[in-house]
Amino acid sequence: MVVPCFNEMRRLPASVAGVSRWLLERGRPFEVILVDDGSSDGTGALLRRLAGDYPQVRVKTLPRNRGKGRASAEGVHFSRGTLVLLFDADASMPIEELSKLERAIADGADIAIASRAVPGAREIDQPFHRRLLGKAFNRLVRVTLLPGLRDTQCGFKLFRGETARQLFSQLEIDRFAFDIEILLRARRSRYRVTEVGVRWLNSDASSVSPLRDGGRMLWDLARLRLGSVGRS
Ligand SMILES: Nc1nc2c(ncn2[C@@H]2O[C@H](COP(=O)(O)OP(=O)(O)O)[C@@H](O)[C@H]2O)c(=O)[nH]1
Ligand SMILES: [Mg+2]
Repeated sequence: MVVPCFNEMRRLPASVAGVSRWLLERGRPFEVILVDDGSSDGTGALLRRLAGDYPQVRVKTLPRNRGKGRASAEGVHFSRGTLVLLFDADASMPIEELSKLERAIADGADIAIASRAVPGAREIDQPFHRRLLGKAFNRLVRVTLLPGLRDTQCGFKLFRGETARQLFSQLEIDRFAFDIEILLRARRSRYRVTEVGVRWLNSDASSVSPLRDGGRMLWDLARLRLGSVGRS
């Protein structure tokens, strides 16, 4: 699994402990690739410590902050698994939900994305304004670029390994709209994408700023729609 990490001193240790425990108990081989996205809060040292504590953890470092998309692509590039999971540092999707995504891949999908907007999804403690913003953004994505998909933004997506490595090697969008570019490219390459309803916990305050990051996302959406990125 690949975890993009930007200033995650507070949230990451519990997340890594939780997923490692669950994955170890399952007994199948796994690796956890933590990518430090140019953090300024000591996350770098924390990641090195975690790599010492857990033999399954590997660390990659971006010298300056490049965005969740770029950090994810960097991690995927170094991945070796037959399956690759993208996982947010705050573990707002409980790792047990991975079984549902794996089932979707076993049933023939190339990519299984967690969703808060299809049957089976449950949101716990999501503040009203964030739910509204999320819904509006997803609607815009559905109307302009990805008809049929109801929630593209969950930080919990499972790919066949080769599919992930191929798609992410082409990624142009560095920040939070990268999921949309990846899913667009997946459609063009005729990969099968399945949306899977998951249980979802709102861990705590998001690190995404609606104004700055939201504005950038709209701009990237426009660039994707006009074809100035995401084509080559
Ligand atoms: N805010 C922010 N998050 C980043 C960046 N690069 C990587 N990330 C990671 O992207 C994920 C964003 O998750 P989170 O803050 O929970 O945002 P959410 O989408 O509102 O749940 C976390 O794993 C972050 O560490 C960045 O440049 N800015
Ligand atoms: Mg989150």
